Amino acid sequence: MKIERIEVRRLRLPLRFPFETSFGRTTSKDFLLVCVSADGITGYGECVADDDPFYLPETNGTVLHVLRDFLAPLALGREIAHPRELAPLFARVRGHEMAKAALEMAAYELEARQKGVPLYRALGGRGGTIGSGVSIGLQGSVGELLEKVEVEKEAGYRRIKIKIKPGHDLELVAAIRAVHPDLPLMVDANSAYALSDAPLLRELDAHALMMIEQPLGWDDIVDHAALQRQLETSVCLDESIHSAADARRALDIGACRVVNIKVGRVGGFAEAIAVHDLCRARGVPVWCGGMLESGIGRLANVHLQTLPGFTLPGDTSASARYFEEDLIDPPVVVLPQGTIAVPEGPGIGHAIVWRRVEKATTFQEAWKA
Ligand code: OSB
Ligand code: MG
Repeated sequence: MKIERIEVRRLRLPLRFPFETSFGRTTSKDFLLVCVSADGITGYGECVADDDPFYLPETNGTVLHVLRDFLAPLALGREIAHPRELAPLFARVRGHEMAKAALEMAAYELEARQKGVPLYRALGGRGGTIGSGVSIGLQGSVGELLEKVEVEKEAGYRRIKIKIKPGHDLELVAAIRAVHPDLPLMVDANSAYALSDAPLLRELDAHALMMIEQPLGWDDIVDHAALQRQLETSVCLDESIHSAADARRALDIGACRVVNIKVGRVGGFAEAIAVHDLCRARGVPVWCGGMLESGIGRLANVHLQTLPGFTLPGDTSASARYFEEDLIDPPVVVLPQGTIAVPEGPGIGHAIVWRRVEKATTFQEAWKA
């Protein structure tokens, strides 16, 4: 394929409910949609950056800058045999994984559309269904949290993750466990604790959690290794894994026993597959994280999770939990047995509703070869 045109749109979708984590509270999903065209066909990639740098350093502003000034010029007008050739081209640009991923994901989606196959084929996955899990944000009270857990359990989700932060941790887990002793349950701290909190985090061991996600520093693996040595509960890393090399180092020093893979955080599908392959070879389970994506990014995550190492349910839940109207039709739905059907149509496999994309677009810019 020869990439002839790249368009970036900034979109705003209101969230049905605010989503709160230890690093902040968000009421709308503000993101960039990258559209890559070659040979008369266009592919789509959703960027996972936010307006602010509170989860990781990139923002929608830095992504737009890096795409416009560095990545688009490297990709435009170049003949590539496969989208996997983009990551090596982009390697000279250090960091900026979310920017790289959005463009590379769009190229993979384009590749699948060109071949007339579902995205999972371009990724080396399979058709069928995937198991679905859900992430519940911090709530106003323990009672509200228990209500949410009940609703999601009834909806069929195969595991429930709750957000925790200092002062809102043990009490939440104990309250859930009192009512749901066998629920597949895990917690995500989004880097809200320090190694000195190890005695407190050790109390979580009594509650048979599947894992604790990213308790310590976003850019740390050494303290996570020290913590993992003191915990029975498995540590899962999210924020601090940006590549297969990061995953290798984290596993080598025992910083985690599970890895959360987010395509945007590791710089694209090719690197996500490399993280998957490394973990699989070492017998380390992986699961696919989420970033409150619209249907476009949500479906990309569905396709990725058909790779065999995704043995744990991820954070890909139903569109309707987040959006009144998703950008895709049909939306992503979760079946009563807690699964999502993998689409069989070309690319992401569900139609993009352009009327809704136009309505949500606040800015757009395009570059040509
Ligand atoms: O840490 O996994 C995270 C949302 C935004 C930023 C970071 C995270 C999350 C989630 C939500 O946990 C996952 C989802 O439902 O998309
Ligand atoms: Mg996380």
